[in-house]
Amino acid sequence: MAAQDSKRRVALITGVTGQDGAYLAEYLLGLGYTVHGIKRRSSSFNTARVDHLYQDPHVGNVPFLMHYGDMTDSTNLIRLMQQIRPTEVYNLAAQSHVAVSFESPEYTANAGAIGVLRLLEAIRILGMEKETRFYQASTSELYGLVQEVPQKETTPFYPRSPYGVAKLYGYWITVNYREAYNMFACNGILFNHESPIRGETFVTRKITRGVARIEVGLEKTIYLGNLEAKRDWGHARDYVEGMHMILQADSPDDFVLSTGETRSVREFIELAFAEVGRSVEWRGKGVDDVGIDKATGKTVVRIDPTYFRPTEVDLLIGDASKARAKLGWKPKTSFAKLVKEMVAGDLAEARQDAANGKRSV
Ligand code: NDP
Ligand code: GDR
Repeated sequence: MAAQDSKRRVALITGVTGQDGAYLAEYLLGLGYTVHGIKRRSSSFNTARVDHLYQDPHVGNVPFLMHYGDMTDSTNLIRLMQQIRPTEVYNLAAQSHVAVSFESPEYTANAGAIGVLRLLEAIRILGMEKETRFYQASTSELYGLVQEVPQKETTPFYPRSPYGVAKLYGYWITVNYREAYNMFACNGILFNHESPIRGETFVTRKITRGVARIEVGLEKTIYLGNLEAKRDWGHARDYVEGMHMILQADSPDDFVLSTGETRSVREFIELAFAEVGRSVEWRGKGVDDVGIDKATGKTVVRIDPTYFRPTEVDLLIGDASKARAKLGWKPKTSFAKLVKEMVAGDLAEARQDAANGKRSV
């Protein structure tokens, strides 16, 4: 495997406007990289998570640049790759919502599966196999239906959603290009990771945002689906460091990143409410399951069956001992600290909304 040019440190991040893209861009800039990000054209601003990193390029050389692009547009990806000639590509762009992938399966596959191929082909077409390292955002959703616990690099895959199946293609095409063309192409098989800038429709953020809005009087109830699902939840800040470490290894390989602990959605809810001094009591069963605030007797959690998925992933718990042994990676943020940080972030936002007279839509 050819060594990278040690002087040039130029990263291209697809999905830079997402949760992980924002944390990774900030981390790489801190290490002295020039960072290029791909953003999609949208009718309203979609760069809130990275606006604090932006500097006006008119004032001179700036280390953070954004380009319009899309994972479904090969010509755009080839042209950007040619212009930027990145030493490291982090492919984080995808339709990343599992429930939405059942509504939009074809698009999910186009962006999340064929999109990976488009990027790998761009590297190959431009003859950049030796100069560019490639990171693919693979996922614990590949494990899907439980085959083994805890799940590790050798655990068989059994995806349970169009999202998971798209990511399965992304995983294997990355392995194939590594083997076929001797590319430094790696998969990070990342278990769930969250933060105060997590998308508002993922369950953790939906809960912490709901708790905060109930606390300041903007909302009364959080509507959720399956409370029994168990996830291995870590902090995104720790996981982007792992992505970088994966691309600095001596040889390309695939790694699980996880905390090794699992909690149910129900436990997440209880801890999030405890952060604002409320304790939740559960009554009823199945779709009549409700969470009652013990102090006030008010219903703060209800089940909405529309949030149940046609096929569910019941239990994820990862074994990241390979990453620990070979990369020296381990998560730094405890589950309790993660929930605390997320509730604090949402409380600040909810108080601001309350002060501005904003209510739920
Ligand atoms: P987000 O949903 O927060 O971000 C996804 C990013 O992809 C956004 O920047 C989004 O742009 C962009 N995007 C979506 N479709 C396209 C497209 N067609 N072309 C270009 N950009 C596109 O996800 P996360 O940051 O949480 O996750 C990053 C990656 O890691 C994803 O691939 C996800 O599947 C994967 N992953 C995430 C895990 C997690 O727990 N967070 C765990 C394991 C894997 P826009 O802002 O315009 O919507
Ligand atoms: P996940 O995350 O599917 O694990 O994918 P999500 O937070 O969407 O769901 C976690 C679990 O919570 C249950 N759930 C709900 N989920 C949502 N979104 N909304 C609800 O109201 C709700 N109620 C219960 C779900 O059924 C599920 O079991 C995330 C994404 O970031 C993927 O991109 C990534 O690959 C995986 O994590 C690892």
